[in-house]
Amino acid sequence: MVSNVASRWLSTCALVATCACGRFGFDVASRSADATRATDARPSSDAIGPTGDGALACSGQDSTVDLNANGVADCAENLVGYGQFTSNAGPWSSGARATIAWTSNDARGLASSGSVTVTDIVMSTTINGGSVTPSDCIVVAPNTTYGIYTNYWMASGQPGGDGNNAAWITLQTYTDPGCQNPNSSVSGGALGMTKDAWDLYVRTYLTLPTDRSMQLELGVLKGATTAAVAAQFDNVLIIAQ
Ligand SMILES: [Ca+2]
Repeated sequence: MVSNVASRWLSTCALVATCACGRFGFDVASRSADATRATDARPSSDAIGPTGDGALACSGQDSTVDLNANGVADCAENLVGYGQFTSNAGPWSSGARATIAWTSNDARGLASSGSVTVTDIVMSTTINGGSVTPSDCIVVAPNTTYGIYTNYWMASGQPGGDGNNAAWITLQTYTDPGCQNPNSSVSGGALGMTKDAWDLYVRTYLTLPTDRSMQLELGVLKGATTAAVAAQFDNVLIIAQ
């Protein structure tokens, strides 16, 4: 059964072969184990702004990345900071349930950029999702649909099983600006997803009337194994739709 909060994830999985559209709310109970949430901790090298201020916002970034295929460079309209991981993990930092590390394996194969490897380190014998400390804080409007896009790479043959392991995201919203006072938390991933190649994962989220800000966490859903399981992420994009 899908909860009211979970149903605010709108199904937009057409670009993914299969996905776990019905699996939500995972990882909610243990969220407090994650490290302190960042609040707009953008690195100075990343000038991404929610106002989409063109060339200035794309300084140092790949302006040809357009995951939502709307003809506008992602870097000129992205609400989340440092999603291209050009030279480090930026404000995305490791938490108690998962670690994050920069890698040179860029989704577009560019030598001038890279991505991040997120590793679920939860030592559990049940299927579980580990989330990395979230993105910078994004101001959101109530009753508004936001698109969440990311390139992902998941290697086959990892512990937990290819049918259980998935790139995993959690969206945490808050009732106040500055990511104060948690409101809702929804999670989703792409089970049965592409392995050993970069692919695109897309979700949308309709904000609650009481949502005022939100953060995105990158994570991994892994099968029943105490061994670590990893996924890579690149070109994270959040936009209002
Ligand atoms: Ca990149």
